[in-house]
Amino acid sequence: MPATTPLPDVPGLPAGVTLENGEGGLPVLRVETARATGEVYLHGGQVTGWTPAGHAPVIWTSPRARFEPDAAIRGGIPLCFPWFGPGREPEMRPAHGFARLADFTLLEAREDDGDVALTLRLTDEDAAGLPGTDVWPFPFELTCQVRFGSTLRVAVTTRNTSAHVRSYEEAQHAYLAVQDVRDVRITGLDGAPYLDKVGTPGPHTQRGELTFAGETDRIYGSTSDVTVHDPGLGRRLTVTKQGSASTIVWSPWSAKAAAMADLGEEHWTGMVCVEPANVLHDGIVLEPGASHTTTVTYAVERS
Ligand code: TA6
Repeated sequence: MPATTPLPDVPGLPAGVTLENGEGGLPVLRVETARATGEVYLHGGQVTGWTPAGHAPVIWTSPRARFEPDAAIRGGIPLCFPWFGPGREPEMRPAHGFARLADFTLLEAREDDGDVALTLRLTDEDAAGLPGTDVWPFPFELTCQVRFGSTLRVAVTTRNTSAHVRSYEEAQHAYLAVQDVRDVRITGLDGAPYLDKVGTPGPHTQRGELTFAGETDRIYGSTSDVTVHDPGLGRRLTVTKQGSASTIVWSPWSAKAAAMADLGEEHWTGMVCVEPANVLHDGIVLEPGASHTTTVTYAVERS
């Protein structure tokens, strides 16, 4: 996409918010206030950065990410919808659904008590023609509210605008920045059942805190908040959620990262994914006209 892509018309932007041509010329909203800096690409409605004042960046985006209309941006908080991973039925492609490949519309940008609140929307009409819309061809409206401040809050509301009951999966596939994932401990999942996508089939139950000694890809049945303890950066990242019954934890480790052109072997130690979600048997079922909201708050404190 050329660097001079015409920017979409957007509502008035408050002080501290700009709409620019970002990487690859893709339109990006950039936020800079006394409390934090942040950015959201309209492509995928994807947060790709959040750095609260006084801290190192919390949301990680790959230095090798592809910023192209037909690619998912590696990093940030990809919005997986209307399915997760390979989905729950055969032939559901692309992985993680089509929302992260779609161009969202900015409905509103406002300053609110020192924070910046952005509202983005995606509908089935916006996504028409994207790969995967033939697999899940139903009317929907996705509204993503992003609030940048000393915390980051991302609320995704899905509304069934069709005349029939619909079921879908969703996830906020958040890439969190850490000094070295090999030194990280994750608490909050003790006792939770999980599906291990790289180990033995299970069923498994988490015993105590989660640490990392190799590729890790687990789908937990858990409504609990999670804390990422990062001794390297001397901080704790907390992921607090409402409306989510699943949490996925992923570290690709070296071999898988080396095989991913947009991640690379030299970067995998600096990130870990903690993904509030509703997947598998915790997928959401909506009556016509009904909606569901999953709200996640990301916070950081020194430890
Ligand atoms: O959330 C973990 C996961 O499902 C992994 O299995 C891995 O595929 C990762 O997502 C990244 O998926 P992506 O399609 O973004 O390469």
